[in-house]
Amino acid sequence: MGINPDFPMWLRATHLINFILIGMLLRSGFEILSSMPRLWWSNDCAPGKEWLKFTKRELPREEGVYTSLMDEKSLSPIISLPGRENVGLGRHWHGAAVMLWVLNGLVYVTLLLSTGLWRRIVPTSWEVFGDAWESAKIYAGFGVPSLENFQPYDALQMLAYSAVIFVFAPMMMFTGVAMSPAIRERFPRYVKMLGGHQGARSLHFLSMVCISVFIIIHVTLVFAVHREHNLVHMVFGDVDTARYAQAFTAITLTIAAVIIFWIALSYFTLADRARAHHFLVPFTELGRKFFLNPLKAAPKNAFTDADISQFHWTNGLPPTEEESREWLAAKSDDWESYRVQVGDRSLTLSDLEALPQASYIATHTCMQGWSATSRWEGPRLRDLLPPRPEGANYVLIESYGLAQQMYDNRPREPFYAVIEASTALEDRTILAIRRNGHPLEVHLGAPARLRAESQHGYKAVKWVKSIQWIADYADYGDGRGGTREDSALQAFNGRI
Ligand SMILES: Nc1nc2c(c(=O)[nH]1)N[C@H]1C(S)=C(S)[C@@H](COP(=O)(O)O)O[C@H]1N2
Ligand SMILES: [Mo]
Repeated sequence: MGINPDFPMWLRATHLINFILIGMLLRSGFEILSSMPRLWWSNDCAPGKEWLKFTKRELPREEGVYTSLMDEKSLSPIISLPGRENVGLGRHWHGAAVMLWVLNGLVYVTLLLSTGLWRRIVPTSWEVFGDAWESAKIYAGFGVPSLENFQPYDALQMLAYSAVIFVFAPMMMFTGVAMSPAIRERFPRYVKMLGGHQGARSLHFLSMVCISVFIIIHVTLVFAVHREHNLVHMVFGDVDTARYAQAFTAITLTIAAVIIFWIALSYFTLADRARAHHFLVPFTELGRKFFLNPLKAAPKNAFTDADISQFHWTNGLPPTEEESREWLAAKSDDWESYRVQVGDRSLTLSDLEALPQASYIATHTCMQGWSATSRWEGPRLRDLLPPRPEGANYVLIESYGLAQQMYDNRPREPFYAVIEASTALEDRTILAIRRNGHPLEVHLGAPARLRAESQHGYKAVKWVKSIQWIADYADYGDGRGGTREDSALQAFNGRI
């Protein structure tokens, strides 16, 4: 008995790969969501304005008393990838899995179209709706449509499969990319159309719910309706129900193996997070190279005063007595004694005020999922920094405040970030001293904080103590180029 050509190997293989990858996407997606377990439609992420939350915690309404890191929820590694508040690694897994998922999807759709097999899942006549309604009525009465209707899919399946392949999956992709600050900078109108960063985030979540509901119904029906046929199709590609027992065993074992694989990935990641970072980041860099770099077109500044957020989240609280007496003393004398060391010069706040000031509106995006738009003002780093010494490839920015938490719970180091020389010299890389027309607020980094608008939020060091050229960042901290890289396993490349 030959293989039924209607369930070719490529179809079964892409289906299995899709199953594995969707599981990885869901699990790493849960990890990302758990780092900020709230969803908003409005762009300022104000506490109390969320439309859905997965935490019982009530947020204080005032700014600066509560950090987004404190809002993280720890998920079990059984449920999420990798679990236990590791948003950085969750993001890398999500990025790696999505690249493979899109690739697998492209192979699947290309073969579907080129072999003509699309005809059996894409409805080509309006009758499909009437027929689907008939099937639906049978299911509603807990009946089973007769086998003749499945050739190989019935009308209801055609509608559902077409919807999942050509509507829900693209919705995941379109709402997913809209959350990327890189896309927002280049296609601001597209992201605004989806309701901004938070709209895209909420729609991505809702699309995920749609796909999950589909998966639950799909898997239930595969096992409940003409199981013998379905399982033999999936495993052997033919319709010889005599091999049902074999197919059933193969499928149950495969599902068990995939579940074990998913959970093993979490434990493998948690067992050595630095290793996981080392292995995953180069992989996601490939995605940047092929997908983002060709889009390098100069970011458009699409924000106006109307976009300025009412509420701005805080990540990292101001230095305490044990963190920096120096900074506290400067705070109590109205920054009179504040000093920032830039190269070998020690500058006061008045020195910073005397330099030419840049002023622009930009959106801050924290990896945890919140965003806020503000007007930032202050001197450019390129006007502050001494000429770049030979061999200096990076700029190191250090804070008076300590890291909120070290990844291996060792004593907390001063919060630091490293940016590339080219980033440091950009137009919108400034030492911000004013926000929305007022002196910078204490909880947002007073009296001076870094703003590097071409970078993700974790580079924006608050309460800046020093800025200096360095040759390489390998000698600082854990050598990953910043506190968030070291302790939250974010990628050094924070370019948006
Ligand atoms: N000193 C210091 N700077 C910091 C942090 C911190 O914890 N300490 N957190 C970073 C992260 S992850 C983000 S998202 C932004 C948050 O800035 P905000 O508190 O002004 O919103 O600050 C960055 N700079
Ligand atoms: Mo962040």
